[in-house]
Amino acid sequence: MCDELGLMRRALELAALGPAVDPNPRVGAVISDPAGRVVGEGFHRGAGHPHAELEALAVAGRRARGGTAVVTLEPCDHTGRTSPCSLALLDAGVARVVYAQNDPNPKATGGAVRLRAGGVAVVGGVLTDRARDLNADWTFAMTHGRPRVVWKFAATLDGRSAAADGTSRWITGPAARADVHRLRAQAGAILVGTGTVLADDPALTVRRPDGAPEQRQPLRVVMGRRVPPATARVLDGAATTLHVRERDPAVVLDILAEHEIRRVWLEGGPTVAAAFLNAGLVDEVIAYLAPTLLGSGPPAVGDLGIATLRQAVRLQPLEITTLGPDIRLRASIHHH
Ligand code: AOF
Ligand code: ZN
Repeated sequence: MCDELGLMRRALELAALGPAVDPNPRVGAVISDPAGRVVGEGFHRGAGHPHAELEALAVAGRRARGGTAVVTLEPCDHTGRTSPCSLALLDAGVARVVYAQNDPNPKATGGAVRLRAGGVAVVGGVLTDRARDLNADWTFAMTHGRPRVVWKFAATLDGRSAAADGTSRWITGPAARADVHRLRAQAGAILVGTGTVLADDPALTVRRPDGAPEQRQPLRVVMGRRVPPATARVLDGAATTLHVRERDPAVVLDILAEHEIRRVWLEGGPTVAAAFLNAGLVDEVIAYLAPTLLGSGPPAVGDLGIATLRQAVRLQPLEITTLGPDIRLRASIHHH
């Protein structure tokens, strides 16, 4: 037998060539012929494009017959934007399929069962963690039926996100602000409440320090009943904006799931942050803390209904980084 682990490493490399932020996962595929020679490679270029297996089969042609397909995700068994990979692999006559991650998408799963029923030898679970890491947000969204929520805030050392008069530009320095733009770009959507739009008039676009144009802007989402003025920067046309007249975080996430958003970047303010935290719908916190004191002014997060220390929301720290004079703390929240 040829080196299937090596082929899977190659398939993972190919998968990483796909778009990091997309409704679909990044997937790579390598096909070897019965003699173990690689006869086709492919990767998924994003929603609407052919799946990785079809790309690789197109290259391999008839040389795939009796061969092995090594794929980073269980081949799909559904007709979505494209036709089922399970059937394409059966048609091509491959004898063996090796894959890394089971497809957690309830609509697409079933490829392994279909292939086995068709007489193909199927092996799953090869380098699964690496495949899952490549599509962490997508995997989360498929498993939980909602996008992963990352709450970002910037605050002074005493937890204020603005001064008493509402001024908030800027609490953190240029390095922290550039980092925010870098991380915003990794999200499918940026979410704020109407309060933030009315108070701060943020643009909610990704802007790089070097001014390089963005390939893709996240969807801008404003939640709440109040109506932003026509002059609001979120309505400037620089990116698509969705106004959700809804105050229930779970309903907002349902709507964003329908829009195939896999990661939401929550930028506050305190009311929206508290609503998501109270609903148990924040998965990760990214706090930018400036070595500054205000003593008064709105807090990063509003009332969480906590009366005593024992009830504190305790986060699991992931990483602490310094950005110029500021500190970035990343932490996760595990829900039970
Ligand atoms: C595969 N190979 O390369 C990918 C798969 O809407 P569609 O037709 O693009 O289907 C998207 C779903 O198909 C996606 O959520 C995931 O379950 C699976 N993606 N499957 O066999 C691929 N990208
Ligand atoms: Zn497929």
